[in-house]
Amino acid sequence: MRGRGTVFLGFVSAMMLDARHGLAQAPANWQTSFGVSASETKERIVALHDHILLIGVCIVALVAMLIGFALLRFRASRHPTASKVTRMPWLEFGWTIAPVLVLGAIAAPSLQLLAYESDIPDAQLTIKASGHQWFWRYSYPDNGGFAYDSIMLPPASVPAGEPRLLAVDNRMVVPVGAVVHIQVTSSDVVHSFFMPALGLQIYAMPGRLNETWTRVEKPGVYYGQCNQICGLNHSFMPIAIEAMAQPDFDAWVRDAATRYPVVSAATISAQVAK
Ligand SMILES: [Cu+2]
Repeated sequence: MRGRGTVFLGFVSAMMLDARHGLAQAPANWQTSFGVSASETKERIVALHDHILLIGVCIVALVAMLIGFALLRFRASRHPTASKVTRMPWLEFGWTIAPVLVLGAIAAPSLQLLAYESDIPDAQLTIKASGHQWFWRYSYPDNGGFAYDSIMLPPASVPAGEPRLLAVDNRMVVPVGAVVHIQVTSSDVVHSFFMPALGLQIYAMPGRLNETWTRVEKPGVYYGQCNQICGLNHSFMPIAIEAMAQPDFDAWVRDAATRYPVVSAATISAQVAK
């Protein structure tokens, strides 16, 4: 009993930890959910998951019931002579058409979601994220073209309340509620820009410009990681996005434009081509 109680307490504390870390918009130990949803894309991804899970649960329940029914109804004591039926056209038609309908019910919302994700609405802002071994560089071509590096903080200098191995020195900053067009590329090997709270994942390929978009609905700091193995320090190039109200963002841009150097398109192309 004591063992079971300990396991239960462990589970409860893991759930509490989950809730506490949920506020930091970062993954937590023992997390079992998808975590925070801070964009409509993420909400749609979770809804699609729930939809497919529900279909899966219904299929498992139906198959379990059919097996149970067959075991009881056609048991040897009740049916000493086995059935010799080999053809039953209506049944064969049924079990062919049913999976088609189920696959259709999964495919339709999946394709709808893919279209929603890939159709970039008119953006108020473009940010370019460039993967490097092993950090990210963000540039703001619409705001004068300043660019800066975003490097993971060493564990010893992570401020209280920020997650170890996810906190960075300079975050990507976006305004809440604005459609942000994100261009993603790499200067060396393939990286991947992965931000779970926003439902974003896109490869950063050298010599190629991939693009995606997001609209962050809630202010806060969101954490993600490079999730394409890219070498020795792959685990140490996190992504931190800070979403703030438009006036705060405008003030940040004014400050950032004086602090960070302007990187011309030619310089970026030269880096990408390297
Ligand atoms: Cu990487």
